[in-house]
Amino acid sequence: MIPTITAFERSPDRGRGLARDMRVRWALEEVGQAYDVRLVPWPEMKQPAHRAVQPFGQIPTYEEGDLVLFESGAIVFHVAERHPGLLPQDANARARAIMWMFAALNTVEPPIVERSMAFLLEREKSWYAERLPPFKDRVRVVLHDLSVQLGDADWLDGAFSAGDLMMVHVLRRLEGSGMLDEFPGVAAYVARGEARPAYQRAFDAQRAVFAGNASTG
Ligand code: GTB
Repeated sequence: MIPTITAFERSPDRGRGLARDMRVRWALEEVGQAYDVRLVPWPEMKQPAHRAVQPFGQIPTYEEGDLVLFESGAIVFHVAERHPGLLPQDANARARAIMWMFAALNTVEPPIVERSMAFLLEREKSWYAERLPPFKDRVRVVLHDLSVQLGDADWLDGAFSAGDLMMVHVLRRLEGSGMLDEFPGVAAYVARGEARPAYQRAFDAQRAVFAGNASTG
């Protein structure tokens, strides 16, 4: 059965692949699962029909027969569990890959999103110049720790996994901030993720929505 995911009809990222449907698309591409996309117009995001699928009125969602999921982490985990390719067979390595998914979402993403929200919502405010440095410092802490973890390795724990997929997409939210350049090992890690053919296919598909030539289900 071909799953259907949701994405912004008009993403505020203007096709840069920063919205969270990108990580779901990427996971589906990595495992070779075809998918349809339902684009949600802004006026419909908080309407009952969409909230019936996503109680917080957000994207992405995932529908596959009777199964309806929201939360990008849960969706990527589901895809990784149902298909080979994103989680190791060895039970301990699998547990660690899942741990890295949680680390991406619970430890690394919050300071990155806080910094980005401060920029989006407060950059015109008089207090912004003072507010920004502590936000950036909190991001630097996780980037430093991540660069130590990575060392010279290509991926976080052996072969590429759903943990790397999630981490790379979380880190991409720093694009344009200049902060990744302070940690060349982490920047190279993100570039490795972006170079994967599955990433490229997912990126092109969401970019086609912005360009107005996407095929949707
Ligand atoms: N925890 C949820 C998940 O992981 O699925 C969070 C989902 C979420 O934040 N969805 C956002 C959304 O629907 C889109 S991805 N927002 C609309 C709303 O809340 O009303 C977040 C996002 C949005 C825009 C950019 N951007 O423009 O760069 C980047 C990321």
